[in-house]
Amino acid sequence: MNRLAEILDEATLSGRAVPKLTDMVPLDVPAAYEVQRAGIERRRSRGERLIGVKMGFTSRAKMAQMGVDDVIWGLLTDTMLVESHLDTGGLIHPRIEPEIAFLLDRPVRTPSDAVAAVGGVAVGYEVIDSRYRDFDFTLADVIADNASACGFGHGPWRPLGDVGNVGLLMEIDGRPVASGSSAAILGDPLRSLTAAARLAQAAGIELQPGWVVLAGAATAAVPLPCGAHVRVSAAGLGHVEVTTR
Ligand code: OOG
Ligand code: MG
Repeated sequence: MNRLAEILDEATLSGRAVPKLTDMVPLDVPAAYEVQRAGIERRRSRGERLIGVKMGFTSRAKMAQMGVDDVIWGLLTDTMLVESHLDTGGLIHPRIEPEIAFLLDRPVRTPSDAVAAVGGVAVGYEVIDSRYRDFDFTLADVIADNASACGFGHGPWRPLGDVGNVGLLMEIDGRPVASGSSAAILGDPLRSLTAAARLAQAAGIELQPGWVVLAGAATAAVPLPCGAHVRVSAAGLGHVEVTTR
């Protein structure tokens, strides 16, 4: 597992894509999560800290875009949090997608703890950058690759209200590039939060106060060029912006 994690880690650090792992070795979902964990351990040994989790393929738009059909998760570290600028120079082929983010203010040990542990909700975005050539992967490959996690940002935290049908709009340089509703995320992004708690419990990971949970994109992802200004807004949640260079 460590050798496979190293291949993906080197692709991340060098900004050079690799063929998918399943072209070389058989990999099932449990083994893929072991590769993911080994990759996270490599990041932690470089001093990175866990700050949350991300859910993937929680909307049909994403499943259809990437050709996979199961909900997955990945882990977020502090170096992935983007403030207002992102350098795309070292990335492979970044894409951006609108997300709903939850902030936990209590530990989550079981799925039934999850909703009561939410301290805030925000509009967010995720920058994904598959380490695989042409974003070509199977479910196991993308799990091993920490669900293509690369960067994320969020707007101001708001008290949790009904987020079951929030309109989302993503614009690049003032042009709308994606729009949808939070209802696309498993019917309600809170279901994605509960699913995150379930996956965490199964993995023996306790979600921590201060952690962020990205519920998954409501729309397909779009290519993120250098020198772009991206704005994602959500009805009632304000907006978040990022500039690439
Ligand atoms: C995998 C990441 C999926 C989401 O929000 O559905 C994801 C990918 O699309 O490469 O982050
Ligand atoms: Mg995402």
